[in-house]
Amino acid sequence: MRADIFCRVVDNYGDIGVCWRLARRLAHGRGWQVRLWVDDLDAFARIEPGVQPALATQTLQNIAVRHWREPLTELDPGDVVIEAFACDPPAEFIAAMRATHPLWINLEYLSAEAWVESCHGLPSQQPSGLVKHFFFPGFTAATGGLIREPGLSAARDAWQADRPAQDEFLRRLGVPESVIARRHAGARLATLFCYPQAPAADLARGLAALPEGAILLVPQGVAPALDGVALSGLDIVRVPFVPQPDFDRLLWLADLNLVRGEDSFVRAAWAGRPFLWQIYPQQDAVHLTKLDAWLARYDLPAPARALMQAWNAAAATDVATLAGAALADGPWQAWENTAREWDKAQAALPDLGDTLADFCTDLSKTR
Ligand code: TRH
Repeated sequence: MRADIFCRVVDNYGDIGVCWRLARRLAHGRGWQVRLWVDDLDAFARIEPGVQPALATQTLQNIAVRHWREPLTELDPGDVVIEAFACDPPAEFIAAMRATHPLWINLEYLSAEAWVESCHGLPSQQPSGLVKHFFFPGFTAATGGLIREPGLSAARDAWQADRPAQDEFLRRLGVPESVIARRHAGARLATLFCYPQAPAADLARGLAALPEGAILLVPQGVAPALDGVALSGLDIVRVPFVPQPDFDRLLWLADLNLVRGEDSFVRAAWAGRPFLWQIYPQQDAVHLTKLDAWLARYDLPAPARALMQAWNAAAATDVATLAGAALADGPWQAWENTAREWDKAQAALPDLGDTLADFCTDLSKTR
């Protein structure tokens, strides 16, 4: 199959984060010939340093990357055209699609809401005469699933068992030797990737109060309010933005991950360790409905649930106290257990790369 993937970077890194994973999954896992159109190569370069933002055309890891600038000059649609998050391919490309009739897929945002199952895979007649199919990621077998590369569990388990490799990795990120030593002495390691409104300083206080102390790794530019925070019991260490595979390894080695949006949320789940998810904020608090829909599927112990809700609340809550309760021995072990079980259950489902590829193959047979 030849596939075009269209990615418009609305904000942040989730749009390109998901598209880049999908491109690799289809190219490397299914042998598809993938051309990825991205309108913001600077954002792309932050998560994949091999990208040269000045180039209109480049090939990376066997994937053709194009700077999406209109009018497009390559008007030869592949067998499949995937638009991420309803971003609409440009009009001249759609005109070219009318001549070749590729499969047209809209890869939707992730949600745990029940209606997703009934909308997954539905066709939609377009004014152009073409048919677009909705493809929904999700957490059940009746959805398109989530991207999870084959061999992920084994690679993660090996990494989590390899303390010397983790130490070396942390050194490369600039984590001081004294902090690595504190980790060996039992301090809990957390990572923080959140939106600006997250009560990060409160959470830092909760971590600092842990009897064994804690370490918080924060990517440059995230939670700037933490720059003025100094707490005995907590080492706050700024780390650089890293390429996606290293980001995954960072999540795998931490005891607790604070993640956000869509892609880092899923990847934290794949760590099989406790995490706090800050959902992407939407108008009229629609996102809180989505958070509840996911919480209904994720069997969290009550203290962790209360912390997750407070972490996403608009109004101030005592996050430091809630963190202390959720991270105390008993609730923490229950939380770890939930994270492990959820990962195991999700690993048994087909991944989104395969479900999407199979969906397209089946659809092409009916035409
Ligand atoms: O950056 P985000 O807030 O992206 C958001 C969400 O996807 C949201 O749902 C969407 O509506 C909005 O974008 C437009 O969070 P997310 O989804 O976790 O994406 C971050 C990506 O950045 C993810 O692919 C991981 C990657 N990343 C790295 O590769 N290296 C890093 O060092 C860090 C911190 C992140």
